[in-house]
Amino acid sequence: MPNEALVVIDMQNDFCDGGALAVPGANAVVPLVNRLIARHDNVVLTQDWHPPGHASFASARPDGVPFATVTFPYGPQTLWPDHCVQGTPGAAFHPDLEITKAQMIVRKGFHPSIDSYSAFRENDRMTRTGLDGYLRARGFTRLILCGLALDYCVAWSAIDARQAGFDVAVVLEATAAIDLEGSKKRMLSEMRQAGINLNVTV
Ligand code: VGL
Ligand code: ZN
Repeated sequence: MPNEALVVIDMQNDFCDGGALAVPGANAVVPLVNRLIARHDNVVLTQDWHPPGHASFASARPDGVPFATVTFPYGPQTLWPDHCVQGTPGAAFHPDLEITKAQMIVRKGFHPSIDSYSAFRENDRMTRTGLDGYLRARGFTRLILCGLALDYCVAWSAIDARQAGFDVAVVLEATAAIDLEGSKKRMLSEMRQAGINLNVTV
């Protein structure tokens, strides 16, 4: 469909098996994402892309513990193991991901003191990545999302996409979740409430 784009979120080595922030079940998702890519004319990829010492890394704080929640100037922020450092193998796309067709690659999380789960708006909820302008300029009205992690970057991107006025569907079987403290259940419910279609299959 000419008005539809597939947005593949963060299918990077560090989120896959053996990676620094491995999402359980991530590798099994790769062939399903590839099938979606094969079936879409318009494909956008996102890439988590942090500078070394990024503020979201537990290692950047003397008392930092991975997966703990701390308060940043913009509000609560989960601390993560170092991951997706710019230019490292961990930040590269999974080698089996079929990236040839991608028309646009959006990088996020590159501001040293702001994390960015959403591909549209960083965690300060103010800094914009520009993706909505790109998608609108291309004439897309409907977005299909898949990738990693369901309860962080996929969910936050889907909710922001809805807020930006797009029709949004998330292909759940082509995602995998981190599931920290009930985050999977919570974000599934928030996505449903936001009017995101969760019934699309591969
Ligand atoms: C992500 C945590 C930190 C994600 C990125 O892609 O879901 N999660 N950075
Ligand atoms: Zn990150």
